[in-house]
Amino acid sequence: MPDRSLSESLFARAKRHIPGGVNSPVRAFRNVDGDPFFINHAKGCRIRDVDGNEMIDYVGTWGPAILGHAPAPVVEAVREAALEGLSFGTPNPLEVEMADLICEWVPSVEKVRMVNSGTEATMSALRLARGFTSRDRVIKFEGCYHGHVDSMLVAAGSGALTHGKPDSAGVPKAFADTTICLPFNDQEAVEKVFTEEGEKIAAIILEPIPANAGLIFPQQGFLQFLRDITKKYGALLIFDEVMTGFRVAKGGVQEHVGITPDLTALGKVIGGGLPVGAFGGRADIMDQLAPDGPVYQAGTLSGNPLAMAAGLAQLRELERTDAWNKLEQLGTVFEAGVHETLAKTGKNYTFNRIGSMFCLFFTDKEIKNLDDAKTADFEAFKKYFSSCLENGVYFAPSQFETGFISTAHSEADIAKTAEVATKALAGL
Ligand code: KE4
Repeated sequence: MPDRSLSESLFARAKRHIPGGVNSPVRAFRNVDGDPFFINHAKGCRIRDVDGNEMIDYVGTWGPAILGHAPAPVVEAVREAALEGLSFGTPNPLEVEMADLICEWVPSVEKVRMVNSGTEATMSALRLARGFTSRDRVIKFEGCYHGHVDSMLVAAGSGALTHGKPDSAGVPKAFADTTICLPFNDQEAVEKVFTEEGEKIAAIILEPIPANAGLIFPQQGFLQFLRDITKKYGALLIFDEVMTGFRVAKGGVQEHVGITPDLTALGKVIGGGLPVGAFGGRADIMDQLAPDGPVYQAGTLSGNPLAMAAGLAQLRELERTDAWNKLEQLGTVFEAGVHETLAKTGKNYTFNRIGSMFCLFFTDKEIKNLDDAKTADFEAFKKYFSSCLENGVYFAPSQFETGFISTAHSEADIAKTAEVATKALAGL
């Protein structure tokens, strides 16, 4: 068992002044009956904790580390930007470059506004959709997580799901009542709601490939169906691509599937590891935002020069190296390893992958929605997670999260991971 004594003492101290000892619940390892370790160094595909234990990392700080940790071009860009000042509170040239790049790369985005997190991006997109349509109700899908936006904490995924409290305390009933929560991939359920109250629906918001209840694929035609029915009733279609943006493809899922939403929320990869989110879409909708329009939205550090420098460096490096091609190659090798491991250990678990995003569900069911994901054997997952961690491989500490491969992972790292995973599964 690796020595984690310094992490243990830091955790005890952290709990004195930080709720739960963490600044984000999923980090608390509650879903794997463990205690978190504290990281103070990360480079490439590896992280190192304060006790000196090194691990191959498949969490990638929940998505941003697509080039691995601390990629040289990003570190250099931040260093240079910092020498020019840390924050101006005025427009700066890097924001303009970032806006131009996003509008060029992401099919739905004609105009974009920078924010500081994925939550801010989805919250702002929802307010804009309500302002643009003068309607209040929004459809979301069970298991999709859109950040801790009050009205979205209804059957949310990710940490909210992990804690078994899909509906958070503190959210006024009136807010939750504006949200209609449906099973993912259920066309009939969506059709029924629109038939009954289509003229009240401001928007449908979804992760086009949900990755906060594990990784779930839209069934053939489902995304096109959502595109068509929102158009028919004058509701907006919002793709939450905070996780998938710039990762599944240069232009995200919307480029990959050829379906263009009205608004898109972005985050994670876009900041190169620094706090960045963004939301964008049709110019006629975005122009409803203050100062031109009546929908207010603001942020002290929005477009922060260091965050823009980091994000631009990361995005440009992805393009320069055609990272998406490399991620697909590595993903293919990884998936072959998983299937070999499952065969060797006689497990018929369901493995879903798209590009560098993956999830091993501890169930043999096809995963079409949250209820399917919930059939997983959580006890087995916990044992698997802990065994892999003890042997130097860090997967997300929840069955309801998605793993990430980066361009910094080598085939040797992936082979080592397969060895560790085989040992873990054999021990179940
Ligand atoms: P942030 O506010 O955490 O930057 O982004 C919220 C968000 C919005 N939309 C999607 C699709 C997301 O996946 C997220 C955040 N993802 C989780 C991981 N599943 C963040 C990890 C955490 O909460 O600490």
